[in-house]
Amino acid sequence: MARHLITSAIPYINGIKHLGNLVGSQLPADLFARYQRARGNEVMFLCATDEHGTPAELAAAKAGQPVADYCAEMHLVQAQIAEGFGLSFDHFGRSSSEENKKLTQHFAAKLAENGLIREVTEKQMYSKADGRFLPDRYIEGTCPNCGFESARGDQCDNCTKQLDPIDLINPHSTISGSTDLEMRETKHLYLCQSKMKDQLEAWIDSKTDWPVLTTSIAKKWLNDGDGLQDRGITRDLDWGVPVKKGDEDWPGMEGKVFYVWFDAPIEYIACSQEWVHAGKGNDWERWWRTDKGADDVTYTQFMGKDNVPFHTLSFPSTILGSGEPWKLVDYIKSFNYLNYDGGQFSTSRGRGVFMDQALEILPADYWRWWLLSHAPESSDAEFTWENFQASVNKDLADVLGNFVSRITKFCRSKFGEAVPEGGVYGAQEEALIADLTGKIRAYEQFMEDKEVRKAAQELRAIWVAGNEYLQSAAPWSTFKEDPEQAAAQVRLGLNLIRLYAVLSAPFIPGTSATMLAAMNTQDDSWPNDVPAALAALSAGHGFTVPDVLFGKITDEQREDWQQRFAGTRD
Ligand code: B3M
Ligand code: ZN
Repeated sequence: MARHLITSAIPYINGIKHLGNLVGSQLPADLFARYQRARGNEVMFLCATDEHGTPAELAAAKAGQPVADYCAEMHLVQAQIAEGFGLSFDHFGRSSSEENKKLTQHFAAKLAENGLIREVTEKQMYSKADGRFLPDRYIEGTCPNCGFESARGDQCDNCTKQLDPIDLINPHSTISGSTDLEMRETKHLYLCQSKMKDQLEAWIDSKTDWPVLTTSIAKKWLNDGDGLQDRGITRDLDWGVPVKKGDEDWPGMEGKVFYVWFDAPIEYIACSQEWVHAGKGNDWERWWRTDKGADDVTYTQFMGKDNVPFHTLSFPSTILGSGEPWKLVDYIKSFNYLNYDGGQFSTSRGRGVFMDQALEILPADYWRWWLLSHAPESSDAEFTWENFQASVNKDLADVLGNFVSRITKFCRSKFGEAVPEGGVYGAQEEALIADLTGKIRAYEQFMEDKEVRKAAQELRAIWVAGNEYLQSAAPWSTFKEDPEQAAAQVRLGLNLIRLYAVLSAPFIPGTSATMLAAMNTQDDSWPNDVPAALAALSAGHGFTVPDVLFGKITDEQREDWQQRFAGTRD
């Protein structure tokens, strides 16, 4: 049994995420976690809310709430929506937890001990109108790298370059809009990433199986300018992990907090401690400490491309620099962006479908299927309502739904609600089984390789094969001359429903459960032996005809939704 540690990038607390965020991290991570569990492997799947830094402070201020209250509330909202989407986290933690605070302060102490932190007295942007320093998202301006006009103080959303507020051209405060900014002295801690460059480069070079998207971004910033830059890991903010060296005060750093991107990835580890403290398990170290059993763990991270620099350079610097035996990531699966109907998703303009809205209009599986089968892997992808409608109606309703409905209804009308007996499989059935065996092995490989779109395509081909078989075997015609043969065909068909439920569960878990329930079985074992799997339901086994699995999306609904989510606030 293999052991898989799986983390999804932890979503910022500042509001409900849109479908583009979902497909870039949490959803494919869930697909992989569900698949590995289905294969009988041991899985630890972690996610959390990212609660510190300027995103949280700004959102709380906008909501007129104390930031701690805002975070507590939004965490529950996000947890509930995640559940609605069937995201099967072993734990959904909070980066503002006590565990993460302690662990972040611990890492800082280790890094300091190893000479990887230097104190820098520097000039930072200070806004006289706001009476405060303007770190990260408190400041926006033009990106010096690509010219994008709304680059934030910490990163350009357009070209992914990590920035410092002072790099911005034409900067202004996002609190007041003021451009009356001056440079004031302040003291900060810098992580000496430059000292780690060779080690990081060798590590990244050793990852020959990583997606090109991941390694190209990592290498781009590894060799940016004069090489990897040291980064400030503290901020003049109120909300965050207080800067301390372990339990001890850090002279000169009073009133400052760690940069959100320093503590956020540490939450991946802290989350497993929260999992223990929540009474869900008793040993987090066997997942994270290579001296405590984690050396046989395979660790896979999922994230959007804008998060790649932090996971390939910054966080590994923290881990390696600590000098302690922490588990490093084995594979980083990154995603491009999902666009929305000819433009971008926009939170500020309410453009596109957000996770809560999606669940209001259709069950999770419709979205899961479309998003995963169109995951932005090799390039950006685009959500259009036409494409969504076509793919739901074709793949889910016409192919899978129709197959289940036809076979169960036909059986009920001719043989009753139990698997019929009699007849034997002939050449056509043997050919289908051989075909399915090949396709299932291909599907497994795509899932192992985290090739999300290809896995979806293969799964669809598996559904199609059953439909084509049913079409050509045509038990409704066979029945007239040879009811025994029709019985064998129907028996195979009913077993295919169970098989499809098992294979499809990582993509559409809700529907898969409905299919298993209709087949009156809890046998969800993986079809390592396909012929055996297709004999799991034997003659006489009762079943029920399920309700329609997937309703078709009408043109009227499509047009209605298209208007509703076009975005109005401009
Ligand atoms: N919260 C950014 C994002 O949601 C950030 C990810 C942190 S992963 C440790 O895209
Ligand atoms: Zn840029």
